[in-house]
Amino acid sequence: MEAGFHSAVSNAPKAGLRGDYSRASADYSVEQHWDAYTEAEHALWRRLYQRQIGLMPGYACEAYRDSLARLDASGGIPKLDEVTRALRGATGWSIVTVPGLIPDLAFFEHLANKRFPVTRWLREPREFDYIVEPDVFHDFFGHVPMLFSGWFADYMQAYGEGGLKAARLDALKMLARLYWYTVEFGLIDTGEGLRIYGAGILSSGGEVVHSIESPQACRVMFNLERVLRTDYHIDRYQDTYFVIKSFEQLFRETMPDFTPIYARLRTLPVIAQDEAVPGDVVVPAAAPRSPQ
Ligand code: HBI
Ligand code: FE
Repeated sequence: MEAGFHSAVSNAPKAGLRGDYSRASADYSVEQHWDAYTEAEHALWRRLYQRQIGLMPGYACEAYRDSLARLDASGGIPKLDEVTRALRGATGWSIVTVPGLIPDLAFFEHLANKRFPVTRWLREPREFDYIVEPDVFHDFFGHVPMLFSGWFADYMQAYGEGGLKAARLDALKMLARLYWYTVEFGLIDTGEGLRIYGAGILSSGGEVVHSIESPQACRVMFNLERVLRTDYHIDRYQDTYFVIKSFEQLFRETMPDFTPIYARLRTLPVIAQDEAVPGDVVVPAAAPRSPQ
């Protein structure tokens, strides 16, 4: 990868923080410097995009697929300012470019103000199949299309407001589970069957089919308190997925003030990520599909 802004950044990986935070503003935003991406990076993006787009039919939810088709970022790393113009017109959201993971409070502040942080750098070729921290492919391909959907965008803004409150209540660990099991790994039960809306699944090469069809995983109808109590691993496929009926349901069921819920759940044991709980409404896995 020839020298340049991005390669200087990506050749200086620091454990967990890959980006260059030295140029970030107080809100952690940076310029995208789209011209600094190399042709090799655009080619890697196209490979990632082609692999993922082939997995979407029959697995990704309709709202996601419609948005992704309109965005059409198949040709290379998108110019995030251009996407922001379309996004503002749809739901009033905008994209803010960040160097990588940012502190929780800064992240919640952006969401509460309808700004979605998208990491600037793209993974290395050796990370084609798996990457721990979010890169521009995960953030854009996984998260951005869903922000064009009204109820989901409203849920994301409410999540940001809830995050600022949870920080004051020392309840961030519980609230992070809600983000994990909806925004990152959420499933929705539509008329045509189980579909995916979670970004962590949509941007994953292997978890798309696993989440819908694997008998090793279990799928449980969404229950707020169940989710807030359920632990998760960040480095493997999920054992449990939570299923909503609609994005409006997700927004409405997470509207109440969580303060009394946090107080009650603090007295209850954490539920392991692979534990079945009495009262779970289990959703059967979808039958394995013949290759498209
Ligand atoms: N920062 N850039 C970025 N992207 C994330 O998804 C992100 C973050 N900081 C914190 C965070 N996610 C999680 O702690 C959420 O649960 C808030
Ligand atoms: Fe994410």
